[in-house]
Amino acid sequence: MMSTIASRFIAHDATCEDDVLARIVFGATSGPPCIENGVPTLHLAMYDDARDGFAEIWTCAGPIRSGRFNDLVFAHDDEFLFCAGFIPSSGQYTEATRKAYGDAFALVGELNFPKIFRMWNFIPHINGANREGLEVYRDFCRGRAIAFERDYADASGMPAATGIGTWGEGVGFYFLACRANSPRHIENSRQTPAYAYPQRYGPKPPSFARGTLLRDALFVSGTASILGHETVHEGDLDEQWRVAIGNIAHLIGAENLEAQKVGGGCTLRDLDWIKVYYRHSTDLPRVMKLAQDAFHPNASIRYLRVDICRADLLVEIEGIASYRHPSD
Ligand code: 3EB
Repeated sequence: MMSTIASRFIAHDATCEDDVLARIVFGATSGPPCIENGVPTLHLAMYDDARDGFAEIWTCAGPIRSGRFNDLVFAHDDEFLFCAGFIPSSGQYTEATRKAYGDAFALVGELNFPKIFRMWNFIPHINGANREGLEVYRDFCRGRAIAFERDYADASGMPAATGIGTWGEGVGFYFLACRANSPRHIENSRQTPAYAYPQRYGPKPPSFARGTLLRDALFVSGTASILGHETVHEGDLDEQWRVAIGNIAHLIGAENLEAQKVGGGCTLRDLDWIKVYYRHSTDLPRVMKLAQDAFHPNASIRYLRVDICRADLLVEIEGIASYRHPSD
């Protein structure tokens, strides 16, 4: 039997069981990843008060081994690898990001988990300027893109990802990779592939796919109010929500999947393990109402107030859609 992988949200201070591959604490502090009680743990400063936070845990079938590689912390079973890293804040992220991502790609090669299927990046002062006046997000994207070009061997391409703000100092990132499964990266016909965004959004485009399908999980990247490559409805939360949610519905729906040569289709009711990132604290009640109306009543939703990678975006949504193969 091949291992399976799953995530869930638990209390920020809950203790973990044996099958836990990794833990990400969305709390009030941040720092380099560590191994706590044998479990790779990444703390991200996403809330003013830790009591408002939560932990995301990833479980697999085990047995699990954990370790370190340069500044990275990892754990894996026979099939799935979790890895987390940290890039200290500085006036220039390109080189440190290239190095951290280069190390990550070396690790997946070394340990033979060549297929990365989901990545998350939490970037401080994401809309601020680096020491050359380049936006921090664009600086980060430049290093990440160079690492993908030089060091990522997997021919199936770039995975689903999130690139979003954090209140911590330093970029915290984590990702999941597999060995024998065959993840399928999926684009959205309503959106320009991020890796093909024009130069006006930065010297190197963002390196991610809109979604990645792995067995019965369709990992939906951070999704915002972008059509083609342009932000639409600047300043209007309700309309940005409508476009973002429409982008997800389209991405995971039968028509788009068919265009991507994948059978079947999902709806927003199939989405779970949702994170809603919103820019302005005053928007929380409205964002909660919109999310409760859009998603299944049993879906787990967490709300995080952070900056978003384009200064004109007010909301971004990610999740995991449960996918049924048409033949099952
Ligand atoms: C976008 O569609 C919005 O840089 O990893 C979404 C998901 C976004 C991932 C990333 C950025 C990233 O361009 C921003």
